[in-house]
Amino acid sequence: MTLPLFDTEPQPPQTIADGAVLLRGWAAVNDGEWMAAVQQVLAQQPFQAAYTASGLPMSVRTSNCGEWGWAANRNAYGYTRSDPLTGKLWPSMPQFLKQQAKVLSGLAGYLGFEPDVCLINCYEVGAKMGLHHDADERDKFAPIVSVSLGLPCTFVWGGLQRSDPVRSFRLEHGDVLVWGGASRMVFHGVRPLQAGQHPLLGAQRWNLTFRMARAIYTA
Ligand code: MD3
Ligand code: FE
Repeated sequence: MTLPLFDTEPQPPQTIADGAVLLRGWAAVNDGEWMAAVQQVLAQQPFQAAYTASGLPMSVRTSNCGEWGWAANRNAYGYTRSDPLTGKLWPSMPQFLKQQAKVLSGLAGYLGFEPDVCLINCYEVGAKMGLHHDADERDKFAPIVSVSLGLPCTFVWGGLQRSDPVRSFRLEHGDVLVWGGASRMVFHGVRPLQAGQHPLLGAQRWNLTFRMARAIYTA
């Protein structure tokens, strides 16, 4: 009998829509290194409040690393070179994170992914993300690599119109989603986080999204 090496065995890549690939458990394999790399970013750029387009505070707190970062205050939102709150450049993206994002996007069939930002979202109990699509990036086909750590969530995704029917599924610690091409502009969201305890993250869920904010995707 073979014992599983990890709580979550990495699963074969699953194509869930044109251009969208789910890599279940792939970041659980080396989650200690993921945690350490994110902690290194957070030491320089702690989670802070962000605001929706309508000026209401978001329930999710955010951090960033990379040449760009996504920021939202009460008046404006978008990608900047530095944190508007402190004036400091966003911390650089740790080599480990960039390398993993490149390998994972490659596994999903996307070559030449060059992320210039990693947005880090922190969810606590009740935190959610309403249905939206990500339109602030210059290239509307370049993939986004999403990595989930900590507590599980229910992820919702629909179609290219806000009114399209949605499907939902659970994202767990270590799950990786890669979205690009025809799926890049789909509407998606996250249901309010349920209470729980995760061995590495306690009562939180962290989501990392590696993006090409300004670069044009050519692979
Ligand atoms: C599909 N984050 O930060 S990650 C976001 O779990 C965001 O924190 C969610 O939506 C989270 O904008 C979902 C999965 C994801 C991320 C970006 C996408 C799915 C996507 C962009 C296009 C299509
Ligand atoms: Fe999004």
